[in-house]
Amino acid sequence: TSARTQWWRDGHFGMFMHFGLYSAYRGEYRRPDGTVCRNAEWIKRDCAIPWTEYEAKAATFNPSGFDANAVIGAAKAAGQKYFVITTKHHDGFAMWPTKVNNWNIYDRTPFKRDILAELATAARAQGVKLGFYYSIWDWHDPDAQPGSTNYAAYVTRMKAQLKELLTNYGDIAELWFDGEWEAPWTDQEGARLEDFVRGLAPNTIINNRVGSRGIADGDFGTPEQEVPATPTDGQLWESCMTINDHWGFAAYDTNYKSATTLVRHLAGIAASSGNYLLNVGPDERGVIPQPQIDRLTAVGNWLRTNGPA
Ligand code: FUL
Repeated sequence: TSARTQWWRDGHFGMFMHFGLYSAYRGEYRRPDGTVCRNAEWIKRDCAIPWTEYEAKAATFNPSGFDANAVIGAAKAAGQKYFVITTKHHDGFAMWPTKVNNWNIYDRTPFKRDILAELATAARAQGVKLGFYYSIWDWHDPDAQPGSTNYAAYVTRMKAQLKELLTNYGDIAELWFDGEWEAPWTDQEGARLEDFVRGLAPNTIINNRVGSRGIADGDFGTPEQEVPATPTDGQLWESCMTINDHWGFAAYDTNYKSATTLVRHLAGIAASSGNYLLNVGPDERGVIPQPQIDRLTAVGNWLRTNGPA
């Protein structure tokens, strides 16, 4: 509860976006034996896709329909004050032209654009704040694996990537860490990483998935897929939720929450002084599916009629 977090506490509502190489699978992987495995952003691991195949998929990934102005416009029309995108999920694939390694959307795909730069420009123009999700857990970097004898080298690369994210795209309003529960990551590493981020970006609001609570727990708690019954012990919190049943794009998943349900969630969360981070999952072209847009529009219309001011 400081001036630093005021906009965030007042805003209550943000857009989460899960977009990565996994989106190219549209939620389905056809195994060599012809059977189909369904998943979304965990498809590489849960469907046991060999790295050679997953890497080959990158060479075909070309989300040329991605339109940062339309994305930020959709968030704004929904009444969302900030936007948080997966810059690197557990598959380790960087969605910006990082200089730290070549496992990224610039070096591995025909898509020669920097969507983070495009989003930063659009967000600034439309008055929406920009935040980044970043997974500490990384399935791809050889030095990040369990039993690694050179984990420090991975941590150094991770810090170099975070420095790119925090210094090349203007002010970053929120940093959403994830995957901190996996060894070899430790609470002590988490405390050091939080200090590192604060040193680079003192105003950035950080979630608690950087280390375990008590040692390093950032600025806010992260209940997932729920409207918490009892608000946490005075700590700020933000409940993240899918708009259907998956975070990343899954073409078969049409189990959308109704606009009424979304409004109830938002009202319930805001009434308990929490924030609602509602997820969208663009398809393999980089386009947010129309049923998701329709629901965001309906929530925005409700807010304009019934919301504060
Ligand atoms: C979880 C991740 O494992 C999911 O894939 C998703 O990103 C969710 C928001 O956080 O920990």
